[in-house]
Amino acid sequence: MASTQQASELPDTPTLPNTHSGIPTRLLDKARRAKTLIWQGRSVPASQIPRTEPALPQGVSRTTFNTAIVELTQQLGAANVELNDKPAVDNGWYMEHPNTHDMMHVTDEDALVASAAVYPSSTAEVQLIVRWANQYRIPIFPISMGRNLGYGGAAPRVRGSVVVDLGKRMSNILNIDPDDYTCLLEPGVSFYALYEAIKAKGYDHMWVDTPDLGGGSVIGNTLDRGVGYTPYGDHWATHAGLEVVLPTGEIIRTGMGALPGSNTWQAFPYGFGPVQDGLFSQSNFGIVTKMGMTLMPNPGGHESFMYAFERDSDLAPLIEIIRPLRICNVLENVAQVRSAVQTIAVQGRPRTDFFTGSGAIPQEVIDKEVSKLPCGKCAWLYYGMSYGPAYIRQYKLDAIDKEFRKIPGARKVDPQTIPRDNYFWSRDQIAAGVPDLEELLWCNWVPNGSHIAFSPVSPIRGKDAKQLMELARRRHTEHKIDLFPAFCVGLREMHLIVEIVFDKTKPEARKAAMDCMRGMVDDAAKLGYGEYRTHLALMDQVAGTYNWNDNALMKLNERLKDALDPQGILAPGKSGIWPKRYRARGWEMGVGDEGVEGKGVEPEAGSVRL
Ligand code: EUG
Repeated sequence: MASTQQASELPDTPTLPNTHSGIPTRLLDKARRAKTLIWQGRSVPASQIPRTEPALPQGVSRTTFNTAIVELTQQLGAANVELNDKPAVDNGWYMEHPNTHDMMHVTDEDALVASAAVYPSSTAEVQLIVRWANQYRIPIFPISMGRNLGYGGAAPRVRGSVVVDLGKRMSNILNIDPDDYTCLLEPGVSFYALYEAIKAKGYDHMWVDTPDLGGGSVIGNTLDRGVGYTPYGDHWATHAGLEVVLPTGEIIRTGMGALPGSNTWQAFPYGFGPVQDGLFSQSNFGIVTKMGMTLMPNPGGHESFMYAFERDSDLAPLIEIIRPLRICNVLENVAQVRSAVQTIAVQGRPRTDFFTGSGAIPQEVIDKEVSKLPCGKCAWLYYGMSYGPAYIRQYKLDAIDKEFRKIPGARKVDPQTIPRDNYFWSRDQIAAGVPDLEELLWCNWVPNGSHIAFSPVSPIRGKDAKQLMELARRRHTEHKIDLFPAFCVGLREMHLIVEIVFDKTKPEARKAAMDCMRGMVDDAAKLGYGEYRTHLALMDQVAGTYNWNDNALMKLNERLKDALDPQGILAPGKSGIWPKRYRARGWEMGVGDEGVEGKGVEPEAGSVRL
């Protein structure tokens, strides 16, 4: 181990409520363990950028940039404008990550980096920043908390953008309504923070729909159309009302919030007229500064269950069994169907504990290791939960059991036989609305482990599951990468999440991960599958697959971009949407592209009056 800091002397993770992005004290032990394992798995100091000057965005001279920064510093205060001009000494980890780049960079570490980070304290200061960006034509990139790991983290798409870190000083829970089961949030409120606030108020009748990891911003995750594992599941579908700063500085409120003094902003998501909320999801059309969210009623009981399936070929019939049960809500939450290898990896142990050869880990090794776990020898595991009082749960669990056992050898694993430190209990917490910290343990599979997600949407059909698995396996074998698949089953589709785990310090490992991703995206598109979300470096390619009728959708997106953001300052390139000044200059990243930048912007920066 060549880390400069020994794992045994690591400082503790910052906690809530001392830090808006901190860990709840109830999870401090898990954080200590996770952090220690990461430091043990490091082979070199985590970051090697010897920076002395900020990376500037193309088209902005250092003189213009410096003038602009001095002006912004005068307006926001010196503590709230931070230049990225120091050598980066540590990439941190999930709970203590940089806000200037992607700590899990799949490009060169220095490719997708910010020139500065700024910290607004209010919607008015966000307006001020947007107007400043327009005046100097400096690209800005808003983040809520920057924990979009696997999809780019805190990194901007355009090198040298100024990251607007909304969460640091805008982390208030503006309202929790115990009668309507709603809340109103700022960007810096994590799932952890929302959950703890609800508990602190004694509101045990309300649940938060919780994703795999609880450190992310509720607003950020929802705008990216993230997934939770209670019956609510689809975060975007359960939000109600946005406040947005447009790229030219105006503020709007969507839904009922457009009516001054409205009393139903969080109760009815639509208001009157066109529903504009979609403009601000996975887009670069505005900066969301407030969002309403609905909360789930406590169902009055819950019970996790896990089934193990022996053969790889059980996947297709299992998915066929799941579809009708899920659509009619007997299977009530977004369950995960996970592979045995991920269950081995989520113990947090390195791959070399099991296998020291090269190439993908052999099936015999997987079989041997999974046999030692509570699930026993299996190829697939179903993690689900049943909700409600015991007599209601029993009816559903019996129906599920009868159906699942149609697959020969299917086994229900008795929770009472599963040790408390097993990952099963983490899924149990998450599906019961209690945000946890365990999912990223599989990053320790390789030294300096990082991940990037391939996330295609699929029908809930056996033949599709099989086809996607074959496609992913082919590309993983080609690039000698272990395959970590999990199917997250929604109501009428499923998100297959294939996590590629790679050593971010090895250029050849990053290239293999990118080549594998690019291959899978193209293969999937040919078969009719598209991704629900993707990493910054793949946004152009994925957007390019949604090209029906001669790219009609992107043409609309570009018209909207030109109308709403004429100077092209807001998150250029996000979701493949490039402002006019950047177009036809090679900014798009695709197959075979090494660099992330294009050739300049038109016109160059200069002081512009709106
Ligand atoms: C996961 C799930 C996701 C996602 C990224 C990761 C979980 C991995 C359902 O969405 O986008 C095990």
